[in-house]
Amino acid sequence: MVGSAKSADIVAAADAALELVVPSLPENYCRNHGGHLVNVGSKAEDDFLKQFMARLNATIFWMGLTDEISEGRWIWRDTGLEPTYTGWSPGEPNSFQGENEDCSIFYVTTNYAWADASCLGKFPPCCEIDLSNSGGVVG
Ligand SMILES: [Ca+2]
Ligand SMILES: [Ca+2]
Repeated sequence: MVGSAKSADIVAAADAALELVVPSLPENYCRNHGGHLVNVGSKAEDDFLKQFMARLNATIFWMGLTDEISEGRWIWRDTGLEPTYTGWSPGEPNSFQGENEDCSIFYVTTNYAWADASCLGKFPPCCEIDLSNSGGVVG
């Protein structure tokens, strides 16, 4: 969660959860940079991320929601918890044309609203780095 403080214990617990539930390539990229695919906890954070992504040269970014464990039950990869805030684009998540869409993205065409998408896509990840007293994001 951008800007929020996290204790070392909470960060460690999140890392342990990642080991169990997250095998995918974009998450591994974030882990290699000391973080995880972004967990969006509020509209304020969502708006912050939209502004951040608008400055980067890509149309789609991975984010940390997934329903690959239980279809239709979306959880954050870093915590395993269901979202308290969501920014889905109208009509999403939709498993488009019956596809198995178990990962989630920010999509520029809808002003970075959220959509479910196949986990096989090749997009840049929006990572969130947990620091002791502050948050950060890398593209
Ligand atoms: Ca799905
Ligand atoms: Ca979709």
